Amino acid sequence: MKIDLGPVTRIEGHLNVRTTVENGVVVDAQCMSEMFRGFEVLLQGRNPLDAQQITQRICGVCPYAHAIASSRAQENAYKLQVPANGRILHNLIEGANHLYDYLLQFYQLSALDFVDVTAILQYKGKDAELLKVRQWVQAELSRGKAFPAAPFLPRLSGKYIANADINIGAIKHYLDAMEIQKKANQAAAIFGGKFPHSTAIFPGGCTQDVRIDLIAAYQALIGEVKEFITSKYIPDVLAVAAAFPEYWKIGASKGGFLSHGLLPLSPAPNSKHLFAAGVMFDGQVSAVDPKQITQDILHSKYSSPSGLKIQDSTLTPSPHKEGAYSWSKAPRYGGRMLEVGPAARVLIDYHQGNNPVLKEMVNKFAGVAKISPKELNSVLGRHLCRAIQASIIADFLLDETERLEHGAPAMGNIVIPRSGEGIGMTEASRGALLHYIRIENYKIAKYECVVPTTWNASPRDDKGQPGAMESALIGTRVANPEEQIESLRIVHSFDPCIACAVH
Ligand code: NFE
Repeated sequence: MKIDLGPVTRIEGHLNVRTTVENGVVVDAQCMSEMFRGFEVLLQGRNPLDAQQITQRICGVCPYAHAIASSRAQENAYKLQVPANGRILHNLIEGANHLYDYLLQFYQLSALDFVDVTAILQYKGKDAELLKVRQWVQAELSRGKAFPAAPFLPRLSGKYIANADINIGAIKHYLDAMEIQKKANQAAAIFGGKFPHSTAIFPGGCTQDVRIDLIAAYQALIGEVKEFITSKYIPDVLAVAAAFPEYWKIGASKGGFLSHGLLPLSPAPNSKHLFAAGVMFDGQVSAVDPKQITQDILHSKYSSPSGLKIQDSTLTPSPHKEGAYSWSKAPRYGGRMLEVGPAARVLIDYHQGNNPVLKEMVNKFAGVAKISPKELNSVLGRHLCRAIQASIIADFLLDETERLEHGAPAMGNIVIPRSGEGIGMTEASRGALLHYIRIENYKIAKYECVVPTTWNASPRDDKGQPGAMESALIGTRVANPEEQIESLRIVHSFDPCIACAVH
């Protein structure tokens, strides 16, 4: 039987997942991005310096990643030298955004797939926020299923965490996490100008000055975020893992992994990163070659040619194309399917052996959970990888502030050439992000974005290979085919953003 899981909630943008279930197992899944946007078209003919502003509007969750990928593409095209302060300020802004985003993804977008929100009815304490939640849940339960009310109920049927104390603690952290996310965003805005869409990120650096008062304010905020990560976020992820150990085995994608490298430690080109760049197939990591990236569109709602390289890509909408079921393209690397995002970053860095802290954390948590690092390719793996990265990133950002040089420039000297082209890559929190710009006659002649959720939520490619999320869903046993909480947990572990995917 065919079951549509859409519209999928607790994600960004419009996603349907069409599943085919036989004998309680998902035997087929199609990820359907259900919106068209066309940012690449509207950039054509504009001033190149509009790009890092306009592409941020692709998304309100990961705008800084778009600004930074765009800035790097332009730096490349302008042959612009970035001063150390410029690179560091980009890192301070982008890193703080990752912290905000991981907390959002876990608490607001995934935790209530596991945490029993109705446990709040047993709450006997005096915390005003929790009492409010108890009141909402009570009211919603008394209205019955016919009156769905956000944000806590209704929910899919299935097993939830049984321990009331763990549930109530997690609900409290769900609320607290929003305050902490605000602090991460405030930290980013100190140098980025504002959240969500930064006014200060430019090719070559940042328009904000390096000042001691700003650094101190940033450090204080990130320090608070780090404390929450250590004392609440990591323990909550481990509590979910302890209650649902079967999810180490559920939701593995069946291809390779890609990371463009997150938070450069040294100047481009050939920067080393806090989380290494690489592409991994069959356990072997190699260097990323953007020339290997193509985008198929046989099953995408575009009539342009399929399998084009980044610089050749086009965008001709074709909403009624036969056999097409998604507005996402299907990016492939050397023709192969892969997953991007938190598990890809951790697995690639783990295999490169660059970061002893990451290695130690992975080994420690894998030991506690009695899993092999390979099983980080799973629902729980993606959640744990975000938490591990959050901890490492927060420490790194605090150290990175010490490397700012007072009084030294934070911006390169921008000169837009008559013609040129460039690629800019970074890791948005959902994974590998690439922007390409071609300039002709001082204007943008072509712009192309290859975006994390375009990889993960891609439809089938021209060879019929499913996308990463589709491959993770196929083979999943579901207790209730009509609802499929198991499938929802898999989708949420990828944290898809369809606004980004279709851009
Ligand atoms: Ni709209 Fe984004 C991230 C990017 S996902 S959230 O992270 O780029 O495709």
